[in-house]
Amino acid sequence: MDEKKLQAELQHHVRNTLLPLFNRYRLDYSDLESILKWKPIVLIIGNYSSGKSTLINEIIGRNIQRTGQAPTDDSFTILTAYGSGDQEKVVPGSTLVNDETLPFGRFKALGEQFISHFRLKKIDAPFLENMALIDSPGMLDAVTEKDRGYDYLAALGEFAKLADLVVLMFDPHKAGTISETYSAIRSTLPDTTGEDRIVFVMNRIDECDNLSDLVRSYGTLCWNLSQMTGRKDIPTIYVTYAPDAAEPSENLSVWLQEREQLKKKILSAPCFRVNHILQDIDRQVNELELVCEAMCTFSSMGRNSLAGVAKFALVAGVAAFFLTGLVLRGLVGVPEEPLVTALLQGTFTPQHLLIPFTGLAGVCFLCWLWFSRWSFPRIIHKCRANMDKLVNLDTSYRKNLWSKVEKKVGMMLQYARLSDLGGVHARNLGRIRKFLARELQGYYNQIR
Ligand SMILES: Nc1nc2c(ncn2[C@@H]2O[C@H](COP(=O)(O)OP(=O)(O)OP(=O)(O)O)[C@@H](O)[C@H]2O)c(=O)[nH]1
Ligand SMILES: [Mg+2]
Repeated sequence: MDEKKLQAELQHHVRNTLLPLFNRYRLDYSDLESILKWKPIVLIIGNYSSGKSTLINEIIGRNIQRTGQAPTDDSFTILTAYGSGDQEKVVPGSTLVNDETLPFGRFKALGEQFISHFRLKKIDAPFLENMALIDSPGMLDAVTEKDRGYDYLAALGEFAKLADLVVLMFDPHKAGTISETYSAIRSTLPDTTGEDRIVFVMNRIDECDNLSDLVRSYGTLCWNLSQMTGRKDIPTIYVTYAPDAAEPSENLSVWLQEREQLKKKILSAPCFRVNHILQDIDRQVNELELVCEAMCTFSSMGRNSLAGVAKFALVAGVAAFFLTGLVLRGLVGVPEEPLVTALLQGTFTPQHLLIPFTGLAGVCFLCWLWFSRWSFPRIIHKCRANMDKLVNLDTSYRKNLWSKVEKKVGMMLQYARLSDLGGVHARNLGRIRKFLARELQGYYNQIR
């Protein structure tokens, strides 16, 4: 299977079939567009001085990134290979966020300060032709947005949304105790990426004095991780060190294997690219399905109510048609000969229909007024008061997605119009379900 071709096909399909529906239901699809635009990405984050840049240099085989004991990097740096006819160069953030072919347009919203701490290095590394590594500023303690000049965690979240793998590095000196790490694990990463895309690494273990020191650091990291994730199951943690930065030692060689496994994992990120795109499309289209399903329920409630009013209008209309003339004659003395009398006496002429039709039109108008001014707003109110009843929340997956789109549905209901009672939502729901059941499944089958 040609993954690039499949990605292009998906991009075309999403643009033509899904984007009009995302627009119709006012759902943000820019994440989906971004992820479809570029190459596979590995994001490397973690404590300052945990060895992020050293690991990147080791993978590339050259000292591309600066390393040092104090917080060294203050920028997000994307490293990728230059294309044919190009050369090694650094592209500034201002160019990156304005390049339509790159997925960084959304980063503009992070502000000038962020843009000046963002760049792309095009380097001579053929294995980076089909992927990019992102080196990041180290996580710090007790920093605020003011200290950095931009919202670091928001930037991290935007990169994590694009990444196929997020490598989160710790070291024994600060085994999960940094406040920015806490916030990233507690909220930023769960909101922006899948658990299966995060890899935990405890680096610099050569600096542990002995085995008991290492066990203590590892235990502390596990404990802190479970506090941060709120979970008792501990994810796999790669325990490694950089061989070039450490003093050579016989006891350590066993951990080099894990270093190799980690590098292999990083280099295999492109293999999961299409799968990740499909997962993201799957999730977003399921959100879209929920919004559309809610609007469908609302529109069918509205139609039921309209049918009730219409039935009443029919009965009242027939009564008004025959009786308006009689009532008026009883009250004000006109018309001289109501329709019913004319029919009984056989003196009917078309003129006798004028008052009956006026009565019928009056009833229809009053019923319409009743529905549009009273019943319809009441249905909206009822739906907004019982939002969970609008959709089928039979699985925790659906409940989770619903919590993300519920507010949006509330807004759509607030601005609902009588035209929403037509069949448009049912037709859209049919299209969305067909995409999920047939087309998306077809793509999944292709990568199996
Ligand atoms: N002993 C030892 N030193 C290491 C290891 N990995 C990195 N270092 C050293 O630790 C220091 C920090 O490494 P960097 O790669 O700059 O760390 P970083 O995570 O990029 O740091 P920031 O960019 O400041 O966030 C450097 O002096 C490295 O040589 C390791 O596994 N063992
Ligand atoms: Mg660094």
